[in-house]
Amino acid sequence: MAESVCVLEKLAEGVLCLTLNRPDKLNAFNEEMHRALRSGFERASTDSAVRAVMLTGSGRSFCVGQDLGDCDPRQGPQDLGHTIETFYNPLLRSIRRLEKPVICAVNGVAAGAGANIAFACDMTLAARSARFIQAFAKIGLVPDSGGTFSLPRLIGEARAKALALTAEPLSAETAADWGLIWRAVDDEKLIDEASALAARLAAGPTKGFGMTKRAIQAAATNSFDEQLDLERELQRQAGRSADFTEGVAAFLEKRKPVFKGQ
Ligand code: LHQ
Repeated sequence: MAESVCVLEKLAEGVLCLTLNRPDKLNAFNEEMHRALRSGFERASTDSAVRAVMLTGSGRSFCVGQDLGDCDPRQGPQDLGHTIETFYNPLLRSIRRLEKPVICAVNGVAAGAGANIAFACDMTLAARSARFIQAFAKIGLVPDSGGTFSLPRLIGEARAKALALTAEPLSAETAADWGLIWRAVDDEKLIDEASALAARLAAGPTKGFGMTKRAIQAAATNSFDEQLDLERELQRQAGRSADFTEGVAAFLEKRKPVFKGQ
């Protein structure tokens, strides 16, 4: 693992594990952490050895969003739109656009942008003791990091508005019951379960996974007919992949497939 940076990076078994690492600030984002995370996602998109990403946090929290010490309005007017345009929106786009699975392991608190980053990942697991807080309401802000997109789509308007207006903590189990995350797991099993899931996905047909992710995300804005057309195009491409040849060969030869992600 790289030392003394705000984001620890480790590549093993095709999984690039990115660990937010400002534990004394509950992994609140400052510029350095943003830049380090950006560089991790750039590596994930360009390095063919990376076939899945796992995102987690060190210490007792996943991430509590923006470091409020860095945008103190008492120091003068703040252009939060600039911060969002420069850092948060590119991060959210890189998570959604990466054509590889992004697994999030939420330990402890996920607040503000931290919660919505977790909801933007492809599969999110949370420790049973974790809680999700739309903290924006407590400081006069609006949910960002895609929260106003993901919350109503994942849990409906009534629950989305209630969470965003009250900033009440949501338990991991309720988040899983409501469909905000994939699963709540015992605290001590979080990292093992998330790592095993990430390694399993990293050994899968990466191209097919990437297109699957793209298709499911496109459904949020496509019509039914547009979606059928998209499925046809993506299936055409998947049908020409080496992993499709391997998958069918393995099935017919009654053996386990060995996917190369091509
Ligand atoms: C923090 C923070 C924090 C700095 C805890 N910053 N230090 C985007 C673009 C531009 C600007 C604005 O925002 C955004 C998006 C956003 O994410 S806005 C939402 C920002 N997040 C919050 O409002 C959450 C603020 N934190 C809290 O409400 C609590 O800390 C929670 C409920 C998360 C955890 O409570 P506790 O477990 O009781 O821990 P604590 O409050 O004692 O925090 C521990 C330390 O972490 C403490 O520092 P200290 O030096 O006193 O030990 C906090 O000051 C620090 N910390 N969140 N966002």
